[in-house]
Amino acid sequence: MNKNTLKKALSKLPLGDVRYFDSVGSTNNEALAWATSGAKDLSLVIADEQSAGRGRLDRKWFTPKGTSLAFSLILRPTADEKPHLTRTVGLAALAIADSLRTRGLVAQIKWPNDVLLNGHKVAGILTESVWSGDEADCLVIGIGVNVLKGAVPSPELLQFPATSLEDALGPAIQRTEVLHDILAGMLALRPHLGSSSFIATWEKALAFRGEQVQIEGGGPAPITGKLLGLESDGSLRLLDEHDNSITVRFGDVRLRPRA
Ligand code: BT5
Repeated sequence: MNKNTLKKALSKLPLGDVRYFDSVGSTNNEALAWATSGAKDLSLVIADEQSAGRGRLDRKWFTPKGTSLAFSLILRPTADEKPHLTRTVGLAALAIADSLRTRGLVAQIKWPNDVLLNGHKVAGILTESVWSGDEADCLVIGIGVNVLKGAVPSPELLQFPATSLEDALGPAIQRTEVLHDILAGMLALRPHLGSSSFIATWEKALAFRGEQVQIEGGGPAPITGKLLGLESDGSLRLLDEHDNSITVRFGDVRLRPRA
């Protein structure tokens, strides 16, 4: 990947400006700084390598050179979109899942921010905001996708098993084509962000629906219950053992270990 191949691949998309780096700390950090200094809506930061890629809660995201997609899209939400910003992680996850579906793969979304292929993590999403008072002025949607096998970290670095698109599709997979399709998918879904069908579509793509799961990191103790679906803000809806509905806003979902 280089500036020219990227420019060609993205030429038909109505993006803002594009900044490409051979290597960078974190595309989200670059995008947050750029958003603060006035980046246009739909501006894009993309890197061939990240030396300090981030996940949630300051966890590491590995992006070895020449193997992955690591990019951050800047959204300047309209007044209509502002009430629905908690759904943007779903927007990204659905766009990634759709781009895999068009390649014949069945992708699932592990709430809140992972995309799985055959139960292994192939992509992660980190959304962050630039605040103006108590309103989000700008949103940065950071996406990492393991395209080639070399992107997949060794198992001892991971909390959850990982895979790559090459593992599923073979080595002919082109990073710029996948990038194009994910961005095109996000642009196509954006007008539907506030609709009720958006939540229904997101729900259908969730992994572990109807199964007993454990949520870690959502509170002082793990929460367990049956995964029912999503609330309208994208929070997770569970049913506990006493048939009470529980709403979970943060955490990592795991299948509940069998007793
Ligand atoms: C995520 O966090 O999955 C969000 C990842 C977002 C990365 C993108 S790349 C572009 C942009 N710039 C950034 O700096 N970040 C974004 P979380 O759910 O917290 O998962 C983090 C965990 O995933 C780590 O603790 C590892 O266990 C695992 N992990 C790290 N690198 C991985 C990889 N390449 N593939 C699969 N799993 C990985």
